[in-house]
Amino acid sequence: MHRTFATTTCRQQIYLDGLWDFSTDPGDRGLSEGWYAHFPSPARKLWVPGVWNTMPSLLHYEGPAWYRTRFSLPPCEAAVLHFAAVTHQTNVWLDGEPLGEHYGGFLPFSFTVLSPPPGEHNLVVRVDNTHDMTTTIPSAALDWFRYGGIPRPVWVEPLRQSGYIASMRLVPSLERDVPTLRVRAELVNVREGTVSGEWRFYVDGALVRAERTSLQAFGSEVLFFTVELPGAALWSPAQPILHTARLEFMGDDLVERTGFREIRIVGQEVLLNGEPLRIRGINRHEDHPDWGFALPVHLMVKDLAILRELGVNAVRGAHYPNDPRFLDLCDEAGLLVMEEIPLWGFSSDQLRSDIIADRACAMLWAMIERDIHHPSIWAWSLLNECATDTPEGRLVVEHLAQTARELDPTRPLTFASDRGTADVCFDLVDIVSINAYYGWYRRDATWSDFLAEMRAYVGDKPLLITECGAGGIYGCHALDEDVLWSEEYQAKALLEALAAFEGRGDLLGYHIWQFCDTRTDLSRALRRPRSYNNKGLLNEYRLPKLAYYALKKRLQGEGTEERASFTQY
Ligand code: ADA
Repeated sequence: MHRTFATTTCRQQIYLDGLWDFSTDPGDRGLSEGWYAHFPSPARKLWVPGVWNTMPSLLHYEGPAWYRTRFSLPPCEAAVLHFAAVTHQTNVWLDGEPLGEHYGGFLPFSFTVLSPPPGEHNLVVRVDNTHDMTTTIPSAALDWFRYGGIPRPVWVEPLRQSGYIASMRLVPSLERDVPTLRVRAELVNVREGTVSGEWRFYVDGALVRAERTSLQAFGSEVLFFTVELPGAALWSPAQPILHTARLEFMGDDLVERTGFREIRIVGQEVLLNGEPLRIRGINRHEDHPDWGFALPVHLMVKDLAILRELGVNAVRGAHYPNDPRFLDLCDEAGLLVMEEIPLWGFSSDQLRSDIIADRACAMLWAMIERDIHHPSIWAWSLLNECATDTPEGRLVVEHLAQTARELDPTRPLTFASDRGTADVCFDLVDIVSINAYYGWYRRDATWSDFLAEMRAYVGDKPLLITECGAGGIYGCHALDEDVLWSEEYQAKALLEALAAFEGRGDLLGYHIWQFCDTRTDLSRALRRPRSYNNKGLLNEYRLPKLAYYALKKRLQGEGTEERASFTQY
């Protein structure tokens, strides 16, 4: 499944999980040799969803690679082929004919095929995970791994009727304290000849809106409407109450889930449903040595259970749009999420390029479109550690902020800055977020001095730590707690940082870097023992280090109500 709940009650969904034929294409010959029609044989088999770099001999393969599978369609008017994510450039062929392409590794795309013949079909996907310094997001300078593959589900929906629902987007908000849902949906006719029918919109099983409509041959209609739901209970971390919406049209339907809560900023405070928010958070990559980006759902559930044990109330989905199933789980658990696009570490020269600016805006747009209904997402992050101390950085932040505000006026914006008091973009966003590593990379000042300086610089705005932490190699112990890379030192540095944060009282909170150790990019490996970023509170197999126990002890007794809602995990 591509979500944690069924997204339709009547449409057939054929998941293409399984062993696909696979071939790397280091010489990039596949296109000219027509591999989309004549797949090279014999081919290796790889499991989809999955990434290739977790397989023997493919660890560092970067470049084009080809996948092929077959599936059967029943008689139908049209078929929609969905990809939840492919890293990063994708070209798709069905039965040797091009279907289209997509760029951007962590976001969904789909293709509609009209009147496909019933029976077996041949699906070929060319995936290219090449990273460079001028056109790709993320770029080739990274501190996580450049996994290539099809890490999230692929599925086909045969549409047996001529009128169907192409999309449904829900924007929940509180308007004058009344839970309100703005709905945008697209109805499509995939046949010659007009179709007429009634669409009906239900919330939690109750019919709230219905209207008749007619669609011309191959025509479509976009529905925009607002429904007020005065009786709907609010979502909060302590009581994560969700509501289910269903749109029905001519024998087709789509189901989506959402929750109502209000995020408001007053001076230095962020208020959630009127109550001051305190973030006790952690950064989490989607990574595991055996799965790479393609985490199975049971591992997501396990990660959530560990987060509950730890006592945190928030996750920063560093540094890319997370698997929607993890976001569904966070909605259910009441865990707050900050979501970000993978614009990571771009210099002013890189940001000057139009292709980077355009791709970043397109990714932000697609991420918000995909996730706007998730009540757990409380803020959008526009980028991480880019040149926001330069005019180029300012221009990009301006564009990104404008894009995000046009689409979603209900959530605050931020970006993670490592530029301290040289940053020139803080006025463009609602929350000032800072990454800093006092006690690790920086020893020239203390957290307390730095925070005092930052508060003076940003004035009366919410101030959040988006990253802090230290490296500790699992199992590396020292008699003296000041030995770098030991678990003892990591725990000590973390506790010192937390003491400085708690000592201030004016911080929105913190996100510790990071949940677990994560495989890092080859270019950085010489500065990263074991080729891992070792700042995890747990190692890559989710085994806890001393820092995990130190944080757990520190957070004992905090957020008791929030934890109660979390108990299902
Ligand atoms: C940065 C970056 C993280 C990670 C971290 C580190 O702040 O945003 O992705 O690389 O540094 O471990 O150094």
